[in-house]
Amino acid sequence: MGPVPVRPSERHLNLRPLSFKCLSTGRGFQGHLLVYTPSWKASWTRDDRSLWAREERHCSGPTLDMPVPSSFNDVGQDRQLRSFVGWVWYEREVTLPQRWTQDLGTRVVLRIGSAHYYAIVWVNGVHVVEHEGGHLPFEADISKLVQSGPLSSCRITIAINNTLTPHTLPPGTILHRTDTSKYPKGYFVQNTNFDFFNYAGLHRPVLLYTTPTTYIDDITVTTSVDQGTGLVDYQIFAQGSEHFQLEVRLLDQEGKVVAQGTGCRGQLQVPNAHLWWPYLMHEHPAYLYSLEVRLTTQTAAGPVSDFYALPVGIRTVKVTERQFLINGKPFYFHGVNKHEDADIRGRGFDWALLVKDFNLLRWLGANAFRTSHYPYAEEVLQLCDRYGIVVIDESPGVGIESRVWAGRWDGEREREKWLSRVLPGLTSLCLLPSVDRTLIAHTKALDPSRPVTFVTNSNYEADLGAPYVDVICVNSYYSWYHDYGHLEVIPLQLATQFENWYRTYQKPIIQSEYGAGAIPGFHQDPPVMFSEEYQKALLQQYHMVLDEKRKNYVVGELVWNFADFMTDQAPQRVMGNKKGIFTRQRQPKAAAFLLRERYWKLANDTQRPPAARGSQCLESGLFHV
Ligand code: GCB
Repeated sequence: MGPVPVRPSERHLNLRPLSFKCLSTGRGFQGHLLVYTPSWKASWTRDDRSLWAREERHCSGPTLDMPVPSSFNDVGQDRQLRSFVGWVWYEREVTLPQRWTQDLGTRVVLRIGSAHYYAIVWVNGVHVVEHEGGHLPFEADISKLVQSGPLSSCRITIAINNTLTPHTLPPGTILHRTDTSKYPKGYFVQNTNFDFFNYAGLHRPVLLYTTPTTYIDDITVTTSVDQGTGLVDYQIFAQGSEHFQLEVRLLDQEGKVVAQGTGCRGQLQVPNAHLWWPYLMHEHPAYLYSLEVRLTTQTAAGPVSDFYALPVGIRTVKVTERQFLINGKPFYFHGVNKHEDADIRGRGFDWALLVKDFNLLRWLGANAFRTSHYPYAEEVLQLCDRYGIVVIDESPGVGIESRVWAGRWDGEREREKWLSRVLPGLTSLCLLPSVDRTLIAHTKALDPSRPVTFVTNSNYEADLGAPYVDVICVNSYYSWYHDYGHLEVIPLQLATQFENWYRTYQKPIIQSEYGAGAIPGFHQDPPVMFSEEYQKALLQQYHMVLDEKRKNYVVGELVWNFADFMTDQAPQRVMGNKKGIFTRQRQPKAAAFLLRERYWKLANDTQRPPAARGSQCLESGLFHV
């Protein structure tokens, strides 16, 4: 087992997943999912992790039933568990189908959607993989382990450490309290430099799936358009052998093959392509083709295929000095910032919650959101493709301090390691002089078809990243974090903010955060801070200036925040951050109705397709006020 870099806490809890849920691999014929049945064994506060992984659980203490996906923090009644910092143990026993354990032509994979923050994984007591970073999936080929013995069962053990250090993403520090007149011996707390609760656990689905031993490992697709012909460039990465055939077909929504090719790399051409449009910009938005890839290998037993179907939207995204263009047409972002956050499940993935959120986005008329402050579950992005929602996808780099990270920037290896952890999103990286430039260049090299931004505050003179981005994203909290209660200063301050940024950089600007806290049910007129009226009035002051500047170079507005969310406890936070326009339970505050009216009006004014103008409310429900 390799070294474990996060050690400040040697506290341990042992938890078991109640239902390691298998949702979808996205795989075709050869993909199989296994839904586990629960089987419980007791364990609690045992601190020799290698012993635990090797089977000797008999002397452990009590264990908690733990749902997966979920954060572990809020499901119990234990105060220690809620704010726990250290190693938490998950374990699960499953029975595998016979073919998986006996057919050596089958590759068995364990995939973990996300484990926050550092994870070590054992199968049947054998260490299989370690992973750092709480927001991206990772997997391990466990074929050899499950195919080597007579057992058809498989014991999966995952130890997770949620400690954040100056070198994690996001970073944090452990503060050791050594004054024994105030704190017990060994007392420490986790300190963070961001405004959300450090939820931890197995946050996304954990699943087992199979492929043949020669398989499709990855597919990269980029699209462009040439005079109405859609161009789909693909690159397929296969593993397991060098002898295989690859067939590629592109199907339209009726299931008709519109283009096909062979081999690992190529370009498909689609005459009169249906373009992918955001849902308020076209009568037939979010059009997705299906790219079907079949890999075939000849074996002694005959041909064996792996198959993958990837939804593909054909679209172009470009930026000019004043505009953000999708398929060559100006796009104005009217949307929200979100969090993966809800009662009880914390940051745990939940389909019901996700679909509710997307229904609320449509109710609101929001056409975009930012995945503040980390990459979200891939199911979220897939749904955005299907619903026609534009995403600003953020890295987990919130709260990075330049002096720590600049030191780590030396050397090619460190740089690559760091980049691989920060991507795929890229925002919220502030004040890292050489880091910004290199990171943005690297991001663009990986995917030249997408604009890159990072989110900054309103100090245009001190900013070091803006020269390198395509779009400037600015946050400001006028009449909230200063000039408390003085809503009348917003127009002047906000107009000055935009003018300074545009004069300096001549790039399109998005107001990436603005907002005010409101405790639902608190009313005061004339408005005072924390009342629903104040939140509404503050947004209205912003809107006046946004309406003026969007005629020039402002290309979007994203309110902070879609819903109330949990934070660390602090005197300025009232059971979390209350800047949501919806409550944490997804009920509208007064500001939600204000934004709904505004966003549908913006949709009608700026993005409504000409054919739909004149009708107040289409059958599809896409355009109404
Ligand atoms: C910000 C942060 C966000 C906070 C927000 C606030 O600038 O990006 O994480 O929650 O301000 O409410 O203070």
